Amino acid sequence: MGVLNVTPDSFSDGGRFVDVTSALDHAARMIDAGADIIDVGGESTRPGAAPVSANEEMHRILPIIEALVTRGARVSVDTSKPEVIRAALGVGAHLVNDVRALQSAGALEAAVSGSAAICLMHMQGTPSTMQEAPTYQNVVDEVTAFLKVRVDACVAAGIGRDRLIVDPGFGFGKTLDHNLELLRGLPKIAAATGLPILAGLSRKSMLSTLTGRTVNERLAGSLALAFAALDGGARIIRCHDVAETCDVVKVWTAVRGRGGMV
Ligand code: PT1
Repeated sequence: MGVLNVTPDSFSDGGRFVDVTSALDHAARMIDAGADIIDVGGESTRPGAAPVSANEEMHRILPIIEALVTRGARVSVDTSKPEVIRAALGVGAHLVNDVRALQSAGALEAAVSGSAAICLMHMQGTPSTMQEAPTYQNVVDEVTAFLKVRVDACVAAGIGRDRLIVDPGFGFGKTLDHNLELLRGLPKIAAATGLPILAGLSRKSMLSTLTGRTVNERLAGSLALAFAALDGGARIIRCHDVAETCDVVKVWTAVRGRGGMV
């Protein structure tokens, strides 16, 4: 999954892909590099990010989603707002990637109709304050329990399990130790939910703590985390550096003896 930020304030591609043409060029490059899914986001959810109105979010992302769908790309919409979910599905988005796991008022209802896949992510707190004091008794058990509750809510609302993906939400209200525990706990999360896992680790600040690197120097660290996530059972890797991450997927697949890309 290649990240397409359409946010002037976004955490690592800030301000570079604000117009439709350059966003579509960037998406085309990620698809050429091997991305199966383009994740289009109009509101940054990185730590400390400010909220955006639904109208502003739609203005940023709908023309891009529509153009990508028309060109045959598989498109994910990174949003939590019911209006945005409805509009994105209306122009053909294939996946709703919600860091708030469809907990916003009306979001679940907006996502039910149709057949789009849904990624349910765990977050403690909200993006503006989530890194202030993340606290867990047992992060793997608590994240797993949360995801199971959200899966059950989706199924009860009429979303088939075959449409669901879960994500532990690396960096969303987690310390470095929490993130590492979750990485080691991925097999447990996969077993407990029985669902595909999406992992978003690319360029995140846990790599600052681990390697001392700035956001644009975190490629090697991101690739190591991608390999670790695949080993733990992740089946979708959300990343910025698509060509390099696809190489990791190929190498991981060969090393673990499954032969060829899955
Ligand atoms: C993610 C994700 C996402 N991450 C899904 N969607 C972001 N499903 C946006 C940092 O610590 O992991 N899964 N959408 C980006 N969010 C962050 C969070 C970016 C933390 C940076 C950090 O640096």
